[in-house]
Amino acid sequence: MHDLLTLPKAELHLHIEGTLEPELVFALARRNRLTVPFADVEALRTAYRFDDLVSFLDLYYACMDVLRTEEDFADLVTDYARRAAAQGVRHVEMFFDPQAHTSRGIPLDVVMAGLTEGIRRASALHDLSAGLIACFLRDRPVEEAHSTLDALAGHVDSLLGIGLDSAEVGYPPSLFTEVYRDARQMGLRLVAHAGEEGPPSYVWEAIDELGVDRVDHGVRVMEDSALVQRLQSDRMPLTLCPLSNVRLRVLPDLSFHPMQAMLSAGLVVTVNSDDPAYFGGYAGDNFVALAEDLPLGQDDFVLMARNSFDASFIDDDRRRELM
Ligand code: ES4
Ligand code: ZN
Repeated sequence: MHDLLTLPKAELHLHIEGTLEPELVFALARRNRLTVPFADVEALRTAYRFDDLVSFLDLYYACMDVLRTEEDFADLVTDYARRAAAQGVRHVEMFFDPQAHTSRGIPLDVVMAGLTEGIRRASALHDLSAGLIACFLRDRPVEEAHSTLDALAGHVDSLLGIGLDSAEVGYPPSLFTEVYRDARQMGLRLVAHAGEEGPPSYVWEAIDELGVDRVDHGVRVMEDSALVQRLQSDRMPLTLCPLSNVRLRVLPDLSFHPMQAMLSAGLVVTVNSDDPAYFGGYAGDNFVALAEDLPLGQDDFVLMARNSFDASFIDDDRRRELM
């Protein structure tokens, strides 16, 4: 087995709903007496091919309709945890999309109870710690983000922080400045997707207006040298997702990935899987794919794995255990 596959690492950019493998879609559909608009697992897996972020999101939101009960969310986490632990993931900060569930009638309490029960089971079964980051859907009304944050206030002890995801272009971070200000006052950590399909100006807004602790993606930051300078001097972590960028056609193939230039510029880069069920690989697979397609050395991968622990919101006791 490739040692990069099992190198101990933290995963900081992982949408738990994006770990829904076709087999689990069908199993949960059967359990909840729902029909899936695909003939079988193979037909659904074949549909996991995308032209861009929005074409992926259409299928991502459709598939998660099978998630109905607390047990479904707990099973989603325990399935992911088994795969992640086998690829060296020792700590994970998982995103979830509250509005994608509440908007189809699943109460936030059900989602939270299921995810936290899944985390409890996962940490009992594996050497894996986990936390939750609630993301706002940036392509829905800002008002809804405010009311979602109000609802999350009742669960603040179960959350590490908040994030911002879904369709990026046309929905700049600055729309959410007040939501982020309120979340900061609740003691939550702040992250946001920026610079995936959107321009470097969205990354500037995420750091200057939202005050994020990490930038999710940021694969486009190399287009703006002043931004690179700023990220470097702030030691601002970036959570890159190489296989995602290829599957969503942000890059023609992995040989175009700017990882080497980012490392040379002294950026705090990490390697993550984003939506591993949809993008062809878990955290370790992303390390291996980079090693196959870019002239990076073992030292680079060890640094990126260390960055992942440094950039995490892990508590001090667990950090001492892992580092
Ligand atoms: C996502 Cl790859 C990506 N980008 C933005 N939002 C998302 N939600 C789930 N995966
Ligand atoms: Zn993402």
